[in-house]
Amino acid sequence: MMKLYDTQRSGNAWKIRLLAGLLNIPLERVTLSIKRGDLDDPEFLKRSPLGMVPILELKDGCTIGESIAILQFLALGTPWWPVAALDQAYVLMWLSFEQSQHMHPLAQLRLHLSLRRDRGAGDEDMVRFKAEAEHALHLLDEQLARQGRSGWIATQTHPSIADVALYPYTRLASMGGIDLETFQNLPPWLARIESLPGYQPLFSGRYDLNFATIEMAGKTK
Ligand SMILES: N[C@@H](CCC(=O)N[C@@H](CS)C(=O)NCC(=O)O)C(=O)O
Repeated sequence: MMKLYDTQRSGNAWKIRLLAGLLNIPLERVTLSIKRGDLDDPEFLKRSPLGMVPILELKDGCTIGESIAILQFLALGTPWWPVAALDQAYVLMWLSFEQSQHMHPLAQLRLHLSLRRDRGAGDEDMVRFKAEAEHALHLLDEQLARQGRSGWIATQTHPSIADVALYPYTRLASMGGIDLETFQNLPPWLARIESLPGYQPLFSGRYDLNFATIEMAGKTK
């Protein structure tokens, strides 16, 4: 079985568990702790030169880092990675958007305002991240409007790995102080993903913990 190195609350690793669930691919989870220093461990750094999760380890020991590379690797040959060159280009375009404009500000807001609670919403960088995150979510909302009720982020007839990549940090945006209900097309799109067979919540079997802070989640152990 392939192994997924993750942390309990990593949104980037959630993307991989979500796609694996949707594709019915079994993964062995190796859940590391940043606090314990697991990501600086020399054994882990051999698998992940950048010292980050997620990492997918194949049966032969080869490892793949970067969530979007792992998603593409798992989706190849399935409807989640389209066949037409133009559709592939659109998927790559939205994956690039996720990495360059979407994930970082949303992840920083969630980390500092909700998980670590070590910053205030009025801090200069948090205000900047909020503006960047809202701008990215507006672009996503507008794209969903263009795609129509039955369309997906980058494709029309079947969702792609662009939907999977953009799902976790959009879903968790409220932890960074963003009200998703102010966006017309994001809530129905999130609900459509959540109704797909094989959907995986962040905390398996414990949907209520998806928005938990570190303290609340710690009590589940
Ligand atoms: N571009 C990377 C980002 C991965 C990433 O930011 N991982 C975080 C957890 S969500 C991490 O490992 N942080 C640990 C650290 O930076 O020390 C991806 O998409 O996989």
